[in-house]
Amino acid sequence: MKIGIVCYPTFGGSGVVATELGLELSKRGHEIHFITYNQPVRLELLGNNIHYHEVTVPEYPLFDYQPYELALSSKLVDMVKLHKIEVLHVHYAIPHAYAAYMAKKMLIEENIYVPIVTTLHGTDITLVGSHPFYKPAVTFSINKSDAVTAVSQSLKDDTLRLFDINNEIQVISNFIDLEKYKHNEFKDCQRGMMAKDDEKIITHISNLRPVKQVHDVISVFNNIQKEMPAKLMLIGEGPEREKAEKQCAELGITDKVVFFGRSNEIDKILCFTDLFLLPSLTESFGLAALEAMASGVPVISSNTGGIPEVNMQGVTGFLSDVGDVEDMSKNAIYILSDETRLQEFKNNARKESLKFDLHAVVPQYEAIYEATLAKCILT
Ligand code: GMT
Repeated sequence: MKIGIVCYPTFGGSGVVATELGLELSKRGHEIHFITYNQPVRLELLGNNIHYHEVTVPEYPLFDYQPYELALSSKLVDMVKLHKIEVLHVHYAIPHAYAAYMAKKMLIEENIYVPIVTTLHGTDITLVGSHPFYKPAVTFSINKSDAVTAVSQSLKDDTLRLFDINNEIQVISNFIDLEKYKHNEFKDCQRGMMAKDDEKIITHISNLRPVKQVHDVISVFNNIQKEMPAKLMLIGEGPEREKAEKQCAELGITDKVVFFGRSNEIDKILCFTDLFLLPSLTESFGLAALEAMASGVPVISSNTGGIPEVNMQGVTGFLSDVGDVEDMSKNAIYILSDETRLQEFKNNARKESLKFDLHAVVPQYEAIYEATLAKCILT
């Protein structure tokens, strides 16, 4: 099949999922066309089956806001015609589902029919999409998609609660390439470079937006390091970084916190991590937690959104109410303070992650593409 994938090319979870999906689909023989404004960060190799088409928005001084949706829908029309793309799979509703719908309508004028599959990821529904300024357009584009998927049951429930939806939503959970996270087989797992033997390594990965509650990450770590030698690895860039650095300085723990910035080597950092922190305000799934678990790292998280579908209470880690730093700290110290217990949580985390194997999940997307294509042939 020839599949066009539209996503944000950044370090955000939706872009990561879209890229990993495209890569796997290409290995399964499909021809994949990424259509976005930059080459997706995890897309390193382009080849016969993987193409990238850049959407450029010409600057014009009259516009305070450059019309990206317009440029994207025009590019989609051109790429569908040029490469005979059969299905468009858009990740993150805003503005991708809307732009794809416009492209579809333009193509119908030329007797070309291309079905749209929309995957909802999280903040496109819970934070941004439900804002009154966007809501009518988001509702419209979800209802007009030929197939809609959500990355967790919780996100599906939120979508049905927040929008007036008359379309079916299928839950296809996020997935992981387990081969990439075979932590104990890494030859270059360089723990010694980051911490002393007796220090526990705690990690948080995100785009450091307010929704990630980075201040809680630091507060929990502060409590942990009072009880045992420990280091905190903070991976990612975002608007909360400066505040986080200030908080570390105020607590006098700057020398124990490493700010990595953006990194494509998540697997290498997770391979020497003992505990992962994800205290988010809202989280539709928590791909970062799954990546940690696949590396055999237990997770201390909030119990919001789709996280309970990934992190199992008392098995792969612990979940607390949003903002309950004391409970998170207590649970973290409980796991870390006993080597046998820590090892048990690590084993459980890896075992639970096997349920999200990409080889089981990607065929579900293929089935959706086939169904939407069959439907369009029939109509
Ligand atoms: O939260 C992020 O880091 C980015 C955001 C996105 O859409 O790019 O992530 C959302 O999608 C991820 C992939 O499906 C989910 O794992 C995240 O839980 C979700 N983020 C939120 O709901 C806050």
